[in-house]
Amino acid sequence: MTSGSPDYRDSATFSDDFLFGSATASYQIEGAAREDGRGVSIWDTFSATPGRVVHGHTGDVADDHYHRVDSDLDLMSRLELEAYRFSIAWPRIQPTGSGQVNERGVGFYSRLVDGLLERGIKPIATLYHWDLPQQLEDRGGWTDRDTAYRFAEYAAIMGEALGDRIDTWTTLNEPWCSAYLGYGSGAHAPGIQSGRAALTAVHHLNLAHGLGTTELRHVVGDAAKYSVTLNFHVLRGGGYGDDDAMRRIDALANRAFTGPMLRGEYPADLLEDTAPVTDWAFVKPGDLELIHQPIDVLGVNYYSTATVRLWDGASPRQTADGHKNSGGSPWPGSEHVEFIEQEGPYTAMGWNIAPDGLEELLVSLSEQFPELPLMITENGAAFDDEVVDGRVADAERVDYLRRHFVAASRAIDRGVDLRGYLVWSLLDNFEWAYGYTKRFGIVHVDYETQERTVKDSGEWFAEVIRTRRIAE
Ligand code: IFM
Repeated sequence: MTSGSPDYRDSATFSDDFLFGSATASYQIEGAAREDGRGVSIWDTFSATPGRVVHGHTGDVADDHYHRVDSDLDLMSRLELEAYRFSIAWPRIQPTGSGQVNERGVGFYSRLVDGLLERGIKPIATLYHWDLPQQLEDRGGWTDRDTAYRFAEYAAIMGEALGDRIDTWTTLNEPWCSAYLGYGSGAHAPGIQSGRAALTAVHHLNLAHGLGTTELRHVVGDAAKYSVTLNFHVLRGGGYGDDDAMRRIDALANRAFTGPMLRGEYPADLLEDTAPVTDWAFVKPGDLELIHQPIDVLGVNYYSTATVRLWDGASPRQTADGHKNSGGSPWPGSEHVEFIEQEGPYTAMGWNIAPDGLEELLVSLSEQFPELPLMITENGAAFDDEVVDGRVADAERVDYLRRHFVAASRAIDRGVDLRGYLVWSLLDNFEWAYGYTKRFGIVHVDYETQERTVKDSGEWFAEVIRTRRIAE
C-alpha cells in the first residue's frame, strides 16, 4: 500500500493499553566503563583499537547515564513514557563473564528498575545488547558453545535479582548484528571476518536465547513476559536474480533466527545456501528443542528496507547494505548478492525512509506467527540535529516517526496484535562503529557538558502518548 492507494490515511489513534516508550542500550549510554567493579567488554576492546570506530570514539563516558540515572528517570517522566527498554551490561554483573557476581553492578539496575516503577514506567530489560565480557571472547566468544551456557547462568542471576519487577525480559537484541557484523563483516566487536564463525555464532546465540529463556522462566515464573528482539530485513527485488537474492538474505537474516526460535528448525534452504561455508556440525542433538521455547511477545526492530539482486559478474559490485564497510562480508555463502542503492529520502545513516516496509513486516509476521503478539522494540532515525536557542527543531524526525506510527496503526487495523512502540532512542548516544557522529535521540545530548535538551520530536511524542492520536 502506498500514499497513492485509495484507502491511504495520515492519521491514527491508539488504544489506552497500547504501550508507548523509548529504548536505549547499556554500552551506548552508561559510561562509567571502569567503575564499581565493571569488567571489560568486547566493545571496550574494539573501540580502543585504532581504526575500528569513527574518530576513535569509545563508550568510556557516553551519556554518563550511570551517574545521571535519577535525572534521566525524571526526563522519562517528563516525556510521559509508559515503558522504558534498557539493557544490562553483562560485565557489570559478572566482570569475567562467569562465576562471581558483582553486587554493585546489580545494585545499579535494581535502583533503575525501582525508579521506573516509582514513576509508573514499565521496565523492559534486555539481557544482551552486545557488550560480551572480554574474557568470554578470549575463549571464543559466540563461536564457543560454552558462552550460551554462561549466558543462561547470567540470565538466572538477573532473574533472581530483578525477578517480577521486570515487565518483559528480552534475551537478545538483534542477534543478526552480534553474529554477522561481529564475526562475519567485522564491522562490530569483536571484529572477526569469517563466514564460518558468523554462522557458528548464529547457532550459539539461538542456543543462548533458548537456555536463557528457560532459566528466566524457571526463576521468575509467570510473573513476567519473555521475549527476544530481532532486526528484520524487509527486502525488495532490484533486478537480475532478485527472487533468489531475496530468499537468500531472508534465510540468513530473518529465518536463521525465527526458524529455530519459533518453529524449532533451521530452514532447509539456509543449510543448503551455506553448505560451502559450514556443515552446521555445531548443532548438537537436542539443541533445537532447547532453542524452541515459548515466548510471550516478539520484539521487532525496523528502520528501513533493503533492495537486492544477484551480481551479474560483469559490472562493478554494489554493497550498499547500510552498514559500515569493514571489508568482510555479513552474508556467508551469499556474497554474490548485491545491495543496491534505494530511492530516498534518507536519514543521516543513509538509510531509506520506508514506513510501508514496517506495515508490511508487521502483517507478514502476524501471518507467519498468528498466536504471537508483537512489540516494536526499536524504530527511529538519525539526523544532523543542532541546538539553536535552546531548541532542537528536528522536523524530519517528527515526520519519520509520524509516518511510522501511522504505518503501525494501519497494521493494527489489518488485524496485527501489536502491543506497543518503543522509539529508538531516548538519548543521542554511541552509535557503535559510527561513534557519536549519528544522533538518534528524541533528547539531544551535548557530549561536552552532558546537558540534555528535549528535541521537538520528544515533545511531539509526549503529546501522542497523552492524546493517543496523530492528526492528519
Ligand atoms: O543504535 C542501534 C541499536 O543499538 C540497535 N539497533 C539499531 C540502532 C541504530 O543503528
